[in-house]
Amino acid sequence: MRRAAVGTFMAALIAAPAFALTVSDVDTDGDSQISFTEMAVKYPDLTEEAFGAVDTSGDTLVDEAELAAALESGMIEEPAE
Ligand SMILES: [Ca+2]
Repeated sequence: MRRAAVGTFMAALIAAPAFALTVSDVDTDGDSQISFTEMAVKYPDLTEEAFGAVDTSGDTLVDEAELAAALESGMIEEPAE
């Protein structure tokens, strides 16, 4: 019985998030935003132009909403681990 309950819990974990990548995975200085430098750690081929396209507010930082929108539109893909 206990094993079945754990299996259900794991299935819920896998099904829940549309995207696994969140700002906290990329943000290394803890300001809850992603700078170009932080983004380039996960995406070595990232260009300033591509970063600017993700940063739709133009404040040179990518927040959770901008990251989610970029993932949803396919502008960026989740980095391979
Ligand atoms: Ca921004």
